[in-house]
Amino acid sequence: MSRLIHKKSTALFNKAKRIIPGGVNSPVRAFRAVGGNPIFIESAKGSKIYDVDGNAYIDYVLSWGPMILGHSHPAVVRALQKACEKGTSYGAPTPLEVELAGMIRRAYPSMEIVRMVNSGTEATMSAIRVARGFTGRDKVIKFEGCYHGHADGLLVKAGSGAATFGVPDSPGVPKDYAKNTITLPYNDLKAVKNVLEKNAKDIACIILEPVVGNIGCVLPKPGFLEGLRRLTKKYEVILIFDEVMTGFRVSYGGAQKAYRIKPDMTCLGKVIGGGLPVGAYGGRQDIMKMVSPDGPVYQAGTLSGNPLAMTAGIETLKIISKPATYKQLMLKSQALEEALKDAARRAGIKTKFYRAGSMFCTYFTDTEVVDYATAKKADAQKFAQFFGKMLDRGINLAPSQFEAGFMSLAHSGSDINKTARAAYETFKEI
Ligand code: KE4
Repeated sequence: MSRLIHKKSTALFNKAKRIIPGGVNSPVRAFRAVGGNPIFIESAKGSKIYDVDGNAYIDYVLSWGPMILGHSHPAVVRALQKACEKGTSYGAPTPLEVELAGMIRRAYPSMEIVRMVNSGTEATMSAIRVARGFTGRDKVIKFEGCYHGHADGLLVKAGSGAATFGVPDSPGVPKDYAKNTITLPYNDLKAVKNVLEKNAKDIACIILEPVVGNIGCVLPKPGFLEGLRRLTKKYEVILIFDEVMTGFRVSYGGAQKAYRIKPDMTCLGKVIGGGLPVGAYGGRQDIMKMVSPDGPVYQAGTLSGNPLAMTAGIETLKIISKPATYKQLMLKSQALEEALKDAARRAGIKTKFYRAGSMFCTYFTDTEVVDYATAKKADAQKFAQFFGKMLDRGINLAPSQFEAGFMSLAHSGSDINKTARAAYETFKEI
C-alpha cells in the first residue's frame, strides 16, 4: 500500500483512460510493466518532479533522457520566453537551425550534413529511407531489443528463420514491410557476418543503438562495434548509429566518440531539443545529398527545425559543451553507480548495474546482461516491486526493467545519498 497520497492522479487517470488510449500518450508511461497507476505530473524543477497530489520525487527518467540539465533550467526557460515573443513557428528557415546544425556537426563530425525532424522515430525512419535510396537495396538489419521508434518497418521481431525474414511485432504492420527487416541478436557479430555473406547485395543498412538503452542498459562487447564497421565497409552496407538516446549521454560526442567508431549515418533526438519535440539525422555528404530538395529521397516536416526546439537545444548544448561542466555530469553518474552498487552489496541482494556515461540500469539478476535474451532473464517482478517502493520513497525510476535511467547536472550529492538510502531500505524489503 503506497504511503503517498495519489488521489488526484488516480482521478485524472480514470478520466484519461476514457479519452486517451490507456490514459497515456506513450505506452510506457502507463506503468503496465510495474503495476499500479501512473502519477500525473504538475511541475518539475532541477532534479525534482512534483505530482498533482503535491508529492516530490527525485527524477531519473528526465523525460526519457532530454532533461540533461535538469528540469526548467533558468537559461533554457529565459531563452524560450524570448523566443516565444518572436513567434513560435514560421515554416521557413531560421538562423537557429543553422546554429544547432553547426553545434551538432562539431560534436559529431561524422554528420557532415544534418536534417532536423521532430522525433527520434522520424529520424530513424528517414535515415533508413535515405540508406535505401542511396544503395538501391531494400533490406535492413536491426538487433533484438533495440528500439528505434515506431515506424512500421522497425516494429519487427525476429521471424521464424531469424536470420532471414522479420515478422510484424505489432498489428497494423504489413507482412510485406516486416519481411525486409532482419532481426539479429545484439553483440552477435557472427550472426551479422553470416547474413552479410549471403545477402549483402540486398541489404541497405544496419541500424543499432551502439549502447542499448531500450532493454535497460546493455554495452557493446569489445570488438562488436569495430566488427560491424569492418563488415559494413567490406559489403558497402550503410552503418547507422541510432544515438537518439546515447547522443550527448554516453559522452558529449555520443557512443561514436566514446567507442571511436565513425558510422555512415547517425540519428539524434531527446537532448538536442532540451525537452521540446525534436530529432535529427545526418551523415556522409554523398549519402545526405540524396535528401530532397538536393536529391530524390523525399522527407519533410511542418515543424522541422522549429525555433522553440532549436532554442532549447542550443541553450542545452551551450551548457553541456563546456568540458568542466560535462565532467560534473560524469562524476555525478559515477557517484550514483557506486552508491547503488554499495547499497545492493550491503543489502545482500544480487543485482547487475550497467552504466554508459549518464545512462544506467539495475537488473535483478546474477548473470551478465549482454543482449535481449539475457536481459529477459532478469527478475522483472522484483524490479516492479523495487520500482513501486522507490516511488513511495520519493525516487522516480523508469517504470520498466527494460528501460534506462538518466542523470542530470541538477542532481546533488544529497539527492544521490537519499536515492542510495531508499535503495538500501528497498533492497532489504524485496
Ligand atoms: P521518439 O520518436 O520517441 O522521439 O524516439 C524514438 C527512439 C528512437 N531511438 C531510440 C534509441 C530511442 O530510445 C527512442 C525513444 N526512446 C523511448 C524510451 N525507451 C522514449 C519513451 C517513450 O517511448 O515514451
